[in-house]
Amino acid sequence: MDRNAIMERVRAQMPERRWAHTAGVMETAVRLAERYGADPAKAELAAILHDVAKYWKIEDQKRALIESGEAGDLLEYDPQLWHAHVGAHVARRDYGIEDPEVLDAIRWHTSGRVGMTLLDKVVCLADYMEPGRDFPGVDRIREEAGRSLDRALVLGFDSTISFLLANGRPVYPLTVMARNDLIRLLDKEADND
Ligand code: DGI
Ligand code: FE
Ligand code: FE
Repeated sequence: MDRNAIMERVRAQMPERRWAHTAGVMETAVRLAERYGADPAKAELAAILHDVAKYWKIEDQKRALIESGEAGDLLEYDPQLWHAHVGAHVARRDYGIEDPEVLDAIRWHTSGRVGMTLLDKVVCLADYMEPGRDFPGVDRIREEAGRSLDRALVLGFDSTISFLLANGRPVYPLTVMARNDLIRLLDKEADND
């Protein structure tokens, strides 16, 4: 399936405002990829598909998550986290995407993970800061994105974790671990300066 066919099929799975978000993530992911040396074509493809399953019924997401054999501990946490893993599964099953880097960037775009690849970071950060996003702190994330991919992403995870804490929600442990891992990387860089 070529790029345009994938875009049309993804677009048909979501309300128009979510498609506008996806278009914003595409544009931002390409720009971040160019800035930080990731593959812009892979960043764009992952961006197109990153929220493909976001509007599936929760029962359908659950079924696909179990079918993928990679549900891990996700079923014990907020169903909002599931669409990323389901998206990677669907990208391979229904869209013929085989590139493991692209599939990983889709799979980890919500939770993050320890040892995020450059492409994982680009897609995850683009998701936080695309032009349509509006939440407290988003402008600071956009500013930081011009200087440091890792620091900008820490700010993104901080905003999610703060929001969850403020609302008395559970935090998926991997998100905390992803944040800590980035801070460890940044501290190591500072020590080497
Ligand atoms: O799909 P999007 O809305 O574009 O953004 P996303 O894929 O980052 O979805 C994040 C949603 O998941 C957001 O509404 C917060 C919710 N969520 C619930 N628990 C957690 C969580 N997100 C993260 N990263 N970590 C959590 O523990
Ligand atoms: Fe998402
Ligand atoms: Fe998104």
